[in-house]
Amino acid sequence: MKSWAEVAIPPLDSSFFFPPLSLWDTARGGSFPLVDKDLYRLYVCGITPYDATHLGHAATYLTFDLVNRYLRARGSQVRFVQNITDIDDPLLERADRDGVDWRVLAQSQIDLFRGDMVNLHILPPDHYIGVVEAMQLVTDSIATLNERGTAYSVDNDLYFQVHSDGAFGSRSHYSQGKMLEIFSERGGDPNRIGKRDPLDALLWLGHKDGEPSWPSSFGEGRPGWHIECCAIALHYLAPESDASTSIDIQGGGSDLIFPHHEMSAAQAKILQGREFASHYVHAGMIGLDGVKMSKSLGNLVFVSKLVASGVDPMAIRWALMESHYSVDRSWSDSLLSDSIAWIERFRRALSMMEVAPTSSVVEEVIEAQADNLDTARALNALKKWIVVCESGATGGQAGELSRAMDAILGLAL
Ligand code: 5CA
Ligand code: ZN
Repeated sequence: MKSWAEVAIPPLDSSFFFPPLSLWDTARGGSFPLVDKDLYRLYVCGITPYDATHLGHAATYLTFDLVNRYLRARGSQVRFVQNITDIDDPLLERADRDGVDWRVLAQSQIDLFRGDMVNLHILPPDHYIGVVEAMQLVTDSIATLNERGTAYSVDNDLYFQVHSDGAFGSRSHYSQGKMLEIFSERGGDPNRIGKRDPLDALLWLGHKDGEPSWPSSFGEGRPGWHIECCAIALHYLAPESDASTSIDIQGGGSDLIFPHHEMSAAQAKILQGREFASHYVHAGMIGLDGVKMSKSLGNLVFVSKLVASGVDPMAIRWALMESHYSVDRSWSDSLLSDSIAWIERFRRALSMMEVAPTSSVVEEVIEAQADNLDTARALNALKKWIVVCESGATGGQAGELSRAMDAILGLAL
């Protein structure tokens, strides 16, 4: 699938020191620095294209954009891959409900999403891959799991034995009860007769009338969700054969901790014989005025609607950075209007003839970002600079600050 348009990163003054980036790893339950590397492999779970792009999606992609930007600013390369779940139950159900072809629905949402990502200044993935176009990769991966004796069939469907990975459960750390509860909520089928373990995950669904299907050596059908990301990540990120993990970062929202990331990691472990990712990083859920944003409540706020109403996408970026990426947080009109006001003041300050000293604020922002992306601290440093600037302080270089904030925080004014 075509990625979205290039987003330029301005060059940084080489005198700035970038400490290693520490990120919270859900598997280890702590914050750990990424080891120094010339090339990092980043996989971020993409949209299921039927309700893009709400502010929850935007917050999650912004989080990994900040990771990407920091690693690049530090001088490393980042190989970044994202999928599109362009075949799955929720997409088919929505297409059915709205009386549209699932392919038409998916394409319209992908187009919308690309435009939103460009407006929000999210760096595009090197490979933006739809599951449908990656079907051969997915069926090859399933065939390998089958050959390794980790799959079995129930009627026409194929399941993955989650406990064939001895480390199953070690990325999410949920109790059996909690895993069963979430598994049911997220499309799992713990009570299906014939399954060897209630948590075993669907690899392949045999063809059903009225549903799209693809050929495979295990019959006509379509893939389960978790194997899609596993197959796409392992192929397009092209892991190094001698590394201890296949990729550096597996990212997504916290709703993916279980079952999605646990299952993909377990499948990848069987395929590659090593841990899938060094860091499993999760962004908190965005709600609206204290209530979880959800389709059923009809309280989704869309990026494209805000932008169409004249909101500066940089104000959306600023608002999402006001609190820590890892916590569940709430969107509100007042958060947006405060952010619009700060962006205006920042823009005005940057255009003054004389500005307050800038190197120290860049250093503070770098330090905050290195510490598990502490964007609230980074914005506070910027706010202080704006206030000092407005009071008439001098001695800085506006260009230095504006280039650094664009490169590191993606704030292009
Ligand atoms: N296609 C799958 C991942 S393979 C999926 O979860 N699609 S999604 O469209 O539902 O979500 C896309 C991304 O946005 C995922 O990383 C998900 O964790 C994240 N996300 C979804 N809702 C929210 C929310 N309310 N707040 C923050 N992130 C969210
Ligand atoms: Zn995924």
